[in-house]
Amino acid sequence: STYVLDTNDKPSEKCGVLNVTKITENGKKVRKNWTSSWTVLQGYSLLFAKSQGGGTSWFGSQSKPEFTVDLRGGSVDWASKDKSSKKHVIELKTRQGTELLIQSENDGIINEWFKALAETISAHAWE
Ligand code: I3S
Repeated sequence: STYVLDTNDKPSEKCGVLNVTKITENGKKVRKNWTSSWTVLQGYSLLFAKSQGGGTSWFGSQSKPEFTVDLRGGSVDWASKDKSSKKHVIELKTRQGTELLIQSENDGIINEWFKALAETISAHAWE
């Protein structure tokens, strides 16, 4: 279950469960660790929290984000085949030197996320 709130004066806000792994942290390659994460796009921040499975709410017992990335000055693209054997993988790079792979088995869901991330990043470029 994902939702999008689009208004004229705010970047979109969105949340849902995605498979996520870091591949680079502060410019250094790190070992992949795919995790199912509650992912929340809020302004220029992308927040991740360990998923409790299924339809668990963000406001559940463990609502603290595991980590947050700042999308300002970042880039988003579809990951090339050498980055992952999985289907529907987004590669997100931050200005701080963190690279993430974000994946969903559902191509409709991942396309919506790609659009929302790309819109957020390009909205910042125009500010
Ligand atoms: O890019 P890699 O190293 O082939 O990534 C795979 C590994 O991280 C693997 O774990 P270990 O080699 O640490 O056991 C994961 O299980 C795979 O999911 C990773 O590859 P994909 O293609 O799924 O991103």
